[in-house]
Amino acid sequence: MGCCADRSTGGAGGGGEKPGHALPEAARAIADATPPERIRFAGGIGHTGTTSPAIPTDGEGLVRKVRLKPFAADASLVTNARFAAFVAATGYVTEAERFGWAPVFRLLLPDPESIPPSQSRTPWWVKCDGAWWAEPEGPGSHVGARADHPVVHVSWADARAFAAWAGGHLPSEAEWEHAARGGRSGDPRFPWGDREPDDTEFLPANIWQGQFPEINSCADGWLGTSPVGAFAPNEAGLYDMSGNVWEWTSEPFRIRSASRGAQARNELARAADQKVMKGGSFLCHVSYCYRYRIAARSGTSADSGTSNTGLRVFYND
Ligand SMILES: [Ca+2]
Ligand SMILES: [Cu+2]
Repeated sequence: MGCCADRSTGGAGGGGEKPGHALPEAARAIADATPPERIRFAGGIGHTGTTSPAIPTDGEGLVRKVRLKPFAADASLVTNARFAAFVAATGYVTEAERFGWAPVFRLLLPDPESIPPSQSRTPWWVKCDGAWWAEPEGPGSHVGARADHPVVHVSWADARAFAAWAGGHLPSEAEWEHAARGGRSGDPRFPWGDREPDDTEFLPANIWQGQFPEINSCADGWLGTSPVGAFAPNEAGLYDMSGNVWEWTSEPFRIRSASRGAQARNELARAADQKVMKGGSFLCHVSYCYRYRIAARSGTSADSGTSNTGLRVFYND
């Protein structure tokens, strides 16, 4: 288990299809299509996976060399401002709008104590009626003060639609990992190297500090999302390749192994239409969800759009 969630989390699915929303004034006011700096990579031999896996059952211990064409990546995650510009320009309706709800991390809600915990295996996810990217914690919340935070509550299809509009694509897992390593060979654990974050002094990314899921000291300054430039970039100039929000890739989740465990996991992934997400989120912590490492991966159903799921656009170069 981990800090990501499928749409089945937090209660039964919603009713029928809902129409899209009009863009709220707070979102319209921040709309800005300006893309971030684009970081170029020459291509060559990259790889996925690591020789020192921490969660082997995720398939991260299988090192696979991949030949990469030259490509580029946005230095930062897609922000609310940029997503607002996309919706203002296209009228795009996200999947969370059509479902009429989205999973929200409990402590992000204005009054978490008022909500009875769900009986699911992941009670920290709340099925939040009316939550979508422009009202991330439901009606009454808005992104007016979060123009430079990553957009959240985007499904895989939403992420693909945005990337196409921006003239790019969702990355392959190998492109993503190559970018996270700054285009270098080697097998560092994190975008900054091998040093493990602690809960007090070394805080290189927006993850969790403390006892998940109840106590977060927020030593890094953020309980939820953080502005996309809040933490130092990697050597290549990419921000938030670890933590903040999960990033969708283009790839179906699959473990390339004939082991029985892997086959069972793959069967589940196929049935749930899971795609690979990378990078971990503000909910990750070494004690519970050690997935803010470069080789870590999550298989998440394509229609999921949680409050810790976003995207970064990659480009053919
Ligand atoms: Ca944090
Ligand atoms: Cu996590």
